[in-house]
Order: sequence, then structure tokens, then C-alpha cells
Amino acid sequence: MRIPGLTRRANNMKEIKTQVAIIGAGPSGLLLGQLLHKQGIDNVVLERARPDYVLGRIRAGVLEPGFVSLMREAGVAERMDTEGEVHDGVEIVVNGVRDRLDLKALTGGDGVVVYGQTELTKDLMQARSDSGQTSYYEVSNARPHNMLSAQPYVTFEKDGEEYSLTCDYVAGCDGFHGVSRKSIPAERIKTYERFYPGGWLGLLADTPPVNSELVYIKHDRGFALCSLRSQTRSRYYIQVGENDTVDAWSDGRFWEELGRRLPADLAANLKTGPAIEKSIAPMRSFVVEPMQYGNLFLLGDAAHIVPPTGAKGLNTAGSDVYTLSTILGKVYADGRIDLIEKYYAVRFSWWMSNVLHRFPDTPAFDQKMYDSDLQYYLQSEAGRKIIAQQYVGLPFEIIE
Ligand code: RFL
Ligand code: PHB
Repeated sequence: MRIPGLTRRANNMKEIKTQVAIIGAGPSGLLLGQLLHKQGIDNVVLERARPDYVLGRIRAGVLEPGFVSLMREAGVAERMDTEGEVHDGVEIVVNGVRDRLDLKALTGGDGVVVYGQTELTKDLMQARSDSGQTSYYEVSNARPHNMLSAQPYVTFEKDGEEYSLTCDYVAGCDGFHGVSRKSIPAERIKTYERFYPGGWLGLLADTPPVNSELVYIKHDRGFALCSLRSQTRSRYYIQVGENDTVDAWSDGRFWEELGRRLPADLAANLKTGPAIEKSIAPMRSFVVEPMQYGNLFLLGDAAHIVPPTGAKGLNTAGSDVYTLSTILGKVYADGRIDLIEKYYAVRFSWWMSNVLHRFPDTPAFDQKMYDSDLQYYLQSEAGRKIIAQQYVGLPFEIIE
């Protein structure tokens, strides 16, 4: 592991220097690190958990074209391009009736790629270690300081030693529960949050998926989603109640409940098997404003959360990463310090137009609106186009 400029301060705190300190080694932090590295910008990643813990979290599976391009630009797309599945369509089931949205036709050519967050995180970890960039896993007490100054620093502890990481910029990529957002004085930010009762119980199994494409199901017993990682690995979700726990859901109970929510032809095709992973994802919408405090930037889940319904979380994180890596590229190569102040404005306007659109954030949770809106959208060509365009995502902003 390369430790840039490691020195020891008088108080025995080890001092490290880099250009960009990245807190969090989820997809946001690792992809940012890779894109900065490609532009010759030195960065250090600090992660609280162990690598295998990060890889054990089963989350997103659907990548929009913008995210896919970013993986290619970062030089980490080889496995995604061979093992990921391109999906040109997705199904929505209302009142037991299956309706396929031809994403490609409705958007004029775009589809999505099904490739697990776990897999792309693995690819990013590998690229990072291959290129010899510095990462510290299992750190504790990471804290950003002096964020309004030209020389912020992050203190942290690792293996009983205290470190100080001096840098030009801090990227807070440490998710919803991370320290970055909490380090901004409360009077300088506003947070907007809505917590929906209940959550999504997800189950991963090595069984062929019930359908070759994703199926979103509206059902009186609750929402269900048939997703997949490949044609031999399925990922299913069912909406569960507020007080439900994973322990209350044996594999058998899960399969039975899923079967009840599927239309008959799909239920007949359901192949069950032992769960490889089962977890409940909470349902919340959250955004912090601004997403920046001096030289500290918030990216991904540290700045905003949407319920998994629209498959937007990881993709939005990707567009934060694109914005910040583009800005920092221009800052270091062309001295465009003026762009630093643009991060927040660019991100917030993109977020508002892309994610706060009523589909797909609202429907599953606001039944009344769901009924009228979804029917309206599905029954007109214009509505179907809107759903398809939102699903495959908006293009990234040009930063000039
Ligand atoms: P992450 O992935 O939460 O990573 C944050 C990292 O920071 C570390 N950390 C710290 N490190 C150092 N010091 C501290 N004090 C720290 N505190 C935290 C954590 O250990 C962690 O490693 O955030 P990131 O990188 O912004 O990535 C965001 C995505 O993970 C998230 O948006 C998506 O998974 C959301 N999501 C989906 N998004 C999609 O675009 N498409 C999907 O299909 C999709 N499906 C999903 C999802 C999220 C789900 N859950 C579980 C919420 C399905 C589910 C079930
Ligand atoms: C997933 O495969 O995990 C997944 C797919 C689509 C979503 C949410 C999650 O909307």
C-alpha cells in the first residue's frame, strides 16, 4: 500500500497528505476515487467497515446508461460489459394484468443494465488495489475538520494509531449514517425527510428468475418486485409491515407470500430455493440542502435517499460522482476554482428534476395518487414515455 508523504507529528499523530480525502468506500467513494485517479488526482479512501462487509450488502441491481458510461470512463467496465444483462423492457402489473414497457422504443434507444452493486463494488475495489491507490479499511472516528479553509483535514484511527489526513477537498461518500453530513453545523443545512411505514423485504436466491425482465407488481396485499442478477440468480422483494423483522419471515413464508402477489402465469413459473441473503430495506425519502459546506462535498446516500422503487439511489450517486470528478478535474488541470461553488447548485437542480418527479418516488406509498397517476401514465403514450424516460434516467449535466 502506498502511503503518500507519511510523516509523524510531535503528538505522535501520523500525518498523511493527499489531494482529495474520500470518506466511505461504497460505490460513490470508490468510483470517485477511480475517476480522480484517471485524471492524475491523488486521493485516499477511508472506510469504517471491512471489505467483505461492504461486499456483503446486497443492494442495487439496475444501472442507467449514464452510470454505465461512467464505469467505462473509469476503466472498470470489463466484467459489467460481459456479465451484465442489457434490459430493453420492464413490466408493470396492475390488477393482475401484465403490461410491458418497451424502454428502448419509448426512450428512443435507451435500456438499463442489470449488474449487482456488489459486483461493481468488487470491480472498483480491484481496480483501486491494482493501481496502488491508498485505502484504509476498518477506520474509526473519521472526522473532517477546517472545511471552510483551503487546507481541510480528516482525523481518524486505525489499529490503535491516530492519523491526520491533510487534503484540498473532502468527499463525504459515507452513506446515510455517515459522519460527513453530521460534521456540517446544523444551522448551515436543512434536511427534508419522509419515512414510510414498512419496508421492502428482499431475498436473493440461486434460482432462475420468474421472468427474464424485471416485473413491478401493485397488489392489494402490498407491492412486489421480481428482479434478478442473472438468468440463474433471482432477487425478489415484497413490501412488509412496519413491525416486521427478517426473523419473522422464513424462506417458505416469503415464497408463499410472493406467489400470492404474482399474476397466475408468473406464479406458475416461480422456482423457489434457499435464500442466500434476506434483509429489510427501510423506505425513506431524504435530501440535505446544500450538499456542500466549503471544501466538503456530500455525494450519494450521504446527501439523498429515495425508496428503492425507482432504482434511482445508486444511479443518482453516480451522477454526483460525475459532477464532482468533472469539477475537480477542471480545478486541478485548468485552475477553475470558480467551479467549486457550482457543485451544490448543479446537483440540487438535477436531483429535483430527476428524482422528485412523482413517478416513481410516490406511487407505491401514496395509494390514492398511485391509483390515479399510474393508470393515467400507463394509458397514454405520453405517460408511458415519461415512465420509461424517468426509469432510464436523465443525461448528466454538462459542466462548463
Ligand atoms: P453506501 O453504499 O451506503 O456506502 C457508504 C460507505 O461509507 C461507509 N461509512 C463510513 N466510512 C468511514 N467513516 C464513517 N463514519 C462511515 N460511515 C459510513 C459505509 O460503511 C459504506 O461502505 O453509499 P453510496 O456509496 O453513496 O452508494 C449508494 C447506494 O448504496 C444506494 O443508493 C443504492 O444501493 C440504493 N438502491 C438502489 N439504487 C439504484 O440505483 N438501483 C437499484 O436497483 C437500487 N436498489 C437500493 C436498492 C438500496 C437498497 N437498500 C438496502 C437500501 C435496493 C435496496 C434493497
Ligand atoms: C434490485 O434488483 O435489487 C432492484 C431492482 C429494481 C429496483 C430496486 C431494486 O427498483
